[in-house]
Amino acid sequence: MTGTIGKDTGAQSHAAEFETFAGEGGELHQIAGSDGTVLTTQQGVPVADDQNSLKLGERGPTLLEDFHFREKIFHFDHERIPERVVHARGFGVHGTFTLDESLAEYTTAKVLTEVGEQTPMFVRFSTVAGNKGSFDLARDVRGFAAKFYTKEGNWDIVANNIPVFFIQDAIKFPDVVHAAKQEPDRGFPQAQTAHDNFWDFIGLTPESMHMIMWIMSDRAIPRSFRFMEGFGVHSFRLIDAEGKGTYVKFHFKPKLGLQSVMWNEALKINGSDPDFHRRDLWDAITMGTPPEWDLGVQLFDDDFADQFEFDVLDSTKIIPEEQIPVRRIGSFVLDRVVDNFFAETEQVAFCTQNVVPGIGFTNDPLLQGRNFSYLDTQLKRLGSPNFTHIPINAPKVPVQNFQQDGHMAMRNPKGRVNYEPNSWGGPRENPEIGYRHFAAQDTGRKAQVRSATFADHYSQARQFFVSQTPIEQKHIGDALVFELSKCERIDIRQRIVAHLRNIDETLATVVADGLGLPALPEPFPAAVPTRTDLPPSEALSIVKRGPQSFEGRKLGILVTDGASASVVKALVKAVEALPAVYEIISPKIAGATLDDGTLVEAKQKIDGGPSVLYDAVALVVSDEGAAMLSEDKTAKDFVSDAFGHGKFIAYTAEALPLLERAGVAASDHDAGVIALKSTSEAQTFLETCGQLRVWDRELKIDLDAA
Ligand code: HDD
Repeated sequence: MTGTIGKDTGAQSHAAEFETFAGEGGELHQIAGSDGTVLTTQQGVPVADDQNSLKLGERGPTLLEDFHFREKIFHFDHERIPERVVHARGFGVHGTFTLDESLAEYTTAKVLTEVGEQTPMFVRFSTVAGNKGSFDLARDVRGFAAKFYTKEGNWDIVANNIPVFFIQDAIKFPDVVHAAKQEPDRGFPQAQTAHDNFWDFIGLTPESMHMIMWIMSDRAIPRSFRFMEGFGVHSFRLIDAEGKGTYVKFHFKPKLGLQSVMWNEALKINGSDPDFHRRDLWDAITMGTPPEWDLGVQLFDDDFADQFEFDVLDSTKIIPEEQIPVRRIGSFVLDRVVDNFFAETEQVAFCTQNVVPGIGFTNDPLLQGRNFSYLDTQLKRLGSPNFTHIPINAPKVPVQNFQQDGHMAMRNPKGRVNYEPNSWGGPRENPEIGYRHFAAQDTGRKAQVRSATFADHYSQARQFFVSQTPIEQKHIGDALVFELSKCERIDIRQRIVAHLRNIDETLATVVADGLGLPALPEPFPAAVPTRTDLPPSEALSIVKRGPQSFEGRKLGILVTDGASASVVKALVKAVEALPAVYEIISPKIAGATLDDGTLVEAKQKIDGGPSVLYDAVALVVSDEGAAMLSEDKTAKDFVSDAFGHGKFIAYTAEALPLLERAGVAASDHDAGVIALKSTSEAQTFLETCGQLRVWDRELKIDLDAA
């Protein structure tokens, strides 16, 4: 039963709702206050005074006898559970997966064969290195963990937004994580890899170089969770009714396309809105524009695996989409925010070993290690093997077994029998529908070895780099220089450049130059020479596969008193048609009175709404407004940052002096600085914004600065 306190003020309920559990077989007493209006202790005893503890005399000592006070403080003292050792900062939402195309030819998994079937999901996005309270726009891998509550039990794809990993064998996971997180003596830096320990480990671990290319690229500073791909990374296996296996890699493709921010923007967003990504997703869902992804698969057989240039069991390698296209088989929409962050987002427990009949593992040594680690970590974090009883983790099918007891057991089998086989009845195994492991044929010598087929650490790193547009390549170079400049030891910087020489000589030179190294170090000794014949892959570049639409993006409209109402309205109409969103920014939070006398409310006061929070901006101001803003540092930053970050800028004629004072003189105007001479141009402006950035401007500004 539920009770409610407070007023519901809109789509998202703000009232407190409580669930009342009647004990096993117990009746719920209907007493005064059970409608949720009376505060009780955990024992259900109504509380008379929640403001003052029990004292002996008005100014006397607090008495131990006050059980409500003691219970309240005791419970508070135990609110925290250990944060995740990695991926501590996360944001979870609910959704639904719908299958459009059956994979019945390859698997018995109902979730992948019953076309039209809708499977509830929970997805948790995360950063990896930062603590729970860190900021969203760290340069980092993003977790994209998905739990499918299928008719055959829970299936988890514990994915990232990058398709490769730092290491090939799970035994190195504690090392890479220790090196990336805060250094142990000082407890910093927080949520960043720009420090000696990380780059020391990387320099001594050549297998990480492909991953390094990805995390130094703009993939590691996404604009939003909504504009990210997800990758299951490993080769998994689909298993058909005859037990035949087909290799599979899982992909999530965002329908809104890919987009990232610029590094300088990321630095500023972290200060302006540390919750930028989670707020973005929360807003998109609560405003009724939930994001969607396609679920895709790369399917391949042993013949392909045998002739592929790299080992399909090596998680530091991709299979280029040009070689095995991603087949889209369904899509999922994330359309419901959680009721309670702790109960759902914090307590959700993903485990790579959560698979359903028809889906299996391969010998990828990273995956094998993960299959142990995730179960183990949940015990530590959630405190009991009964973490599967927590609603967010419980499957949406009956759980029928004789596992029993343990801390916080919510669900024990009823009756006399708790073993199997038995003569009393109850659940038995069923070979027809039960999970069957893939019957792999493996033989070998027991040894701690790394297969020679895992030895090429540079060829795909190079392939990634040469697949990028010049501006994306520039960002990789800039990121490497930034990160390595934070390292104190010159040998650590040099060693990374030595690796880069095996990837791309120009990149190595640019980075060495950016660091001011006296000379290029010798190339790091490579186990096998880098292949230079791997063709570029378009799918690896964000810019080459841009969405060409402003849909789902955000326009910031800077207005002042006396600004053109018709232009504001035309912009709003064009934005809503896409659909995209807009925010009004003005000198005062109360808003601005436009030239037709209407008051437009502001979402942000100018210093709370810097342009880094928007994908494009419009300056719709009056002459007086422009004059006032031209003296305002934050307004000038708003404009100069938007320009410097390559954004599309629309302006009414009155805003010209503001642009000028912000350092954007008429002679600097390019195709992305667009005059709104009439209201009809608002529509054209929004269409142009579909290009998302004026990349040429960044190259030009850098050249100007040089
Ligand atoms: Fe991991 C969390 C993704 C390698 C051990 N991992 C975690 C999460 C994601 C990933 C998305 C957050 C889950 C959540 O939101 O609760 N991890 C990956 C990917 C990997 C990877 C894509 C490589 C392909 N992980 C990896 C290895 C190990 C772990 C090799 C250990 C041997 N990962 C963990 C963990 C975490 C975790 C310690 C921390 C919290 C948790 O599991 O639930 O067990």
